[in-house]
Amino acid sequence: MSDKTKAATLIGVPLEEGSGRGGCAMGPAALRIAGIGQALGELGYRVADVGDLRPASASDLGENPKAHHLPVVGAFARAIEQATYRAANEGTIPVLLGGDHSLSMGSVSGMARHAKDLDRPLFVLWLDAHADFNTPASSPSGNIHGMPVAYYCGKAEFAPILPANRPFVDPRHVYQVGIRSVDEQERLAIAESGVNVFDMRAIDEEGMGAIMRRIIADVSSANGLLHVSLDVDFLDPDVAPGVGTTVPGGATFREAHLIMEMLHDSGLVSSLDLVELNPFLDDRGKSARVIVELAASLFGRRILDRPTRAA
Ligand code: Z70
Ligand code: MN
Ligand code: MN
Ligand code: MN
Repeated sequence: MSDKTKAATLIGVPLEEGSGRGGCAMGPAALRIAGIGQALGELGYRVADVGDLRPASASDLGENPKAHHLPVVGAFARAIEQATYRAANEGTIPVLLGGDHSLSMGSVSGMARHAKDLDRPLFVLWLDAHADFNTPASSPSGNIHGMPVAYYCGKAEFAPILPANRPFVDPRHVYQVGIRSVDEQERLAIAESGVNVFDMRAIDEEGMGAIMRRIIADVSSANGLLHVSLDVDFLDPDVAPGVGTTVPGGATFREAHLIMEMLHDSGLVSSLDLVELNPFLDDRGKSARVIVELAASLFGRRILDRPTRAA
């Protein structure tokens, strides 16, 4: 995160239709209550909160039985792409307050447009239990939150959501860390795509620090922008239970915290998604607080002030 920028734009995305269950639409409110704006403000950022996006359903997008709630998710993707592009173009760091992970179709595409303006490559760090590389044809669920990576890499053109000439992200510029739940066809598509995958085994064998040093070196040597997309289920369910799809064996708080500190020190982060928080499933705000704390570390907070830490 570049300290020179020192401005962030909070963009609320009360979207849950991509996830196949209710609750994520309350995510932006929970993240605000957990103090995302204050945390960034205390770190010296000028923080603008544009409020929640509430686009009307896109009637030009037909319902698709293999991509549930496409008119709603597509309308959000359009609004998010615009809001993200605008915030970045104004010299601020867009922070997307989700909302389910389908929102990254818009945020990453908006950042890809911004990066193209700057003639710099966009890299994506995808922190998730899931690869989210399904297409409507491959998805076992039809839930669009399992498809955003394929979408922004140009591998899932399931409807004319964004302009056909939108810039795609090069799959070789996508780094997935924490992956531990991948569908069968999705596995083959990832292997063919060139996406860089660091699953939990890689983390255990190589260590998070070594993996992050490699990723940061790649982005830095290419003079890239780095978009970070943090799915709550990247974390172990013990750390962050407030998410629809808990998958055991996730990242520890310490691993996640190390990522955020290393990213801050790199100065490379251009934009951030905080997604899949489901306050209905949370434990007295625990997950919302953890996510805000991780975001604060990404923006430069150095001393942990977790209430349980002294115990
Ligand atoms: C599965 C699917 C998913 C998040 C679940 C799950 C996808 N691969 N993504 N939770 N964040 O339905 O495509
Ligand atoms: Mn549904
Ligand atoms: Mn995800
Ligand atoms: Mn996930």
